[in-house]
Amino acid sequence: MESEITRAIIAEALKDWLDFAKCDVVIAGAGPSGLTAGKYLAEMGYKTLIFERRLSFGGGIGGGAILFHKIALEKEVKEILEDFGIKTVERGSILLCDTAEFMAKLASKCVDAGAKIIFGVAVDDLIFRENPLRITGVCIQWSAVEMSGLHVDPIFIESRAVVDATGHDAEVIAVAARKIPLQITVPGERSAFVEKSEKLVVEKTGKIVDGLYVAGMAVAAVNSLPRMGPIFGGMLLSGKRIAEIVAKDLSLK
Ligand code: 48F
Repeated sequence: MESEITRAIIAEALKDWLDFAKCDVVIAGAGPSGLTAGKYLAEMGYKTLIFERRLSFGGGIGGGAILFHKIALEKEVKEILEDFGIKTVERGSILLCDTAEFMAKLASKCVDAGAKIIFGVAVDDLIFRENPLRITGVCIQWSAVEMSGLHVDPIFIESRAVVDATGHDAEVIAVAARKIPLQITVPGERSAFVEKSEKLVVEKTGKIVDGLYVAGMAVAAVNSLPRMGPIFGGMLLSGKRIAEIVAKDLSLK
């Protein structure tokens, strides 16, 4: 019985890894923007793989606003919330939902759409090609190995598009800025200005270079936008927008 369990787990896991070694889209980060992007891309038929460093999805959702279990969103995201089956109540111009429902349904709809989420894996570098400069995949490492500080080589996943949805540090683009001649910097976000940042984070969501895209709070880090704190509409709109931008680019190739 014990060996049967071991064989079953390894065989099924390896099937997935072999299948996803080459995919259409890799998303780094299973926070609200990554999960939203994952759902729409998978729904459009793109083979979509999300790597999440932690052992759970949701990113910054779970902590809510100083641990209160409510998520605030602008009314303009009502349609996206309906796509995910998330129930809301209204208070003035704000929609509110329960944190656990928001987190669970973003993830379950993303998975149901066909996106694969793998926990405990961090994107730690990119694969690139020159003339023309483009990103063609990612280097990944087990988070546990990353934390151990051991020198263990990563493995590679080829993909037609990579989305940095890693949140406040824009980790993947920060690596690209350091190691690939992209002529970009990651200055980091500024102090809070909610209305401005919610709008700008969606507007600036997009392509960094061929094959590399940014969504969610990573957009604020790359463009030095103000932070917005505990309101999540911009994350969903940014996730949906990057799905549309990536899909358009991939359909042209
Ligand atoms: O931080 P996170 O929730 O990013 P987001 O989707 O949403 C931001 C909001 O939650 C909130 C906010 C807006 O209202 O201010 O903070 O932009 O989720 C990012 C996820 O990426 C994972 C990290 O563990 C988190 O779950 N992550 C970060 N770096 C890596 C990574 C990496 N290099 N590889 C894989 N996962």
